[in-house]
Amino acid sequence: MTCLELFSLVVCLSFVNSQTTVSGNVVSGSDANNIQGLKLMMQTLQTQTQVLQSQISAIHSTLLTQQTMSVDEICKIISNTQTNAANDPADCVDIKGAGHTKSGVYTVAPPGEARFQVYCDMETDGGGWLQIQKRQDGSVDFYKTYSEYETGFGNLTGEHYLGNRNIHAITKTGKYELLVELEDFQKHVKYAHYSSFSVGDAASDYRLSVDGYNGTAGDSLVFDHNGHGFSAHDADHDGAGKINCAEKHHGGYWYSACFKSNINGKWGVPGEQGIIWGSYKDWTLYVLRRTEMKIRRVK
Ligand SMILES: [Ca+2]
Repeated sequence: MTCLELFSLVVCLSFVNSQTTVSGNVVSGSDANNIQGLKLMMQTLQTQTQVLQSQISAIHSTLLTQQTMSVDEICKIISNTQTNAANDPADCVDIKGAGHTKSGVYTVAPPGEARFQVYCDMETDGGGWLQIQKRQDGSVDFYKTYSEYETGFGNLTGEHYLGNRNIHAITKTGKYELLVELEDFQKHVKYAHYSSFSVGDAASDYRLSVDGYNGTAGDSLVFDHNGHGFSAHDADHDGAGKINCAEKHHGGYWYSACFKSNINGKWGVPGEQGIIWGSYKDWTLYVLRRTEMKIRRVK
């Protein structure tokens, strides 16, 4: 019996059942027997309906599992096809070396890693810079989870964070320098340059290793942040005991107890949740408009 036939029969018997309820006192003995028989049939059918519902539910559950497996399989296939080829550029230095002179979005693949897209700055100080962080207008919310900071977010041509996994994948392959550009709301630009920069693997909580400062903005990164793991509001790896620095200061960063710089904080707000580079202006909570972190392989 199909579901449609079963449904029709149930409706029919429900009708009969309602009729006997209304006129039950005036039916004959044989009619009463027939009605009793029909009621028994109805009970049987109701039981069968429940069985069918259970079976439909089980089939639905199986289909959902198969759908998940299919997506996983597709992801694996995509990942395999994206594994880098020997000639892929590892970073923006390679892209520059291949003759590209315009700043923009390019595809890179560090040795042994899958391909991903980055923004290359081909103008500043000879070019070849690979951008890992940018703030400029508050268009992207940086109050993200640890997982989001791991994979990256935002728009490569605007505000974004490249992601700790990819920053690690790039910086583990060689020596990288770091340039931090900082601009306030009066359009004064300062910078902090570091001769070495790397981020550790996931097991180290993407620990920050940075050294060799020079520049005009002062050092607010080696000081207090070097050697710390990365924290987000849902992953407290800071050096502040029970305080959750990422939550308190509305960002994701290599917090100590808690910060000298907070450039992943909340854009456009004053105070200790804002975008701060402490040494920019006499260790005050002076709020900045634009920040950019970019790395370049050192020859
Ligand atoms: Ca803490």
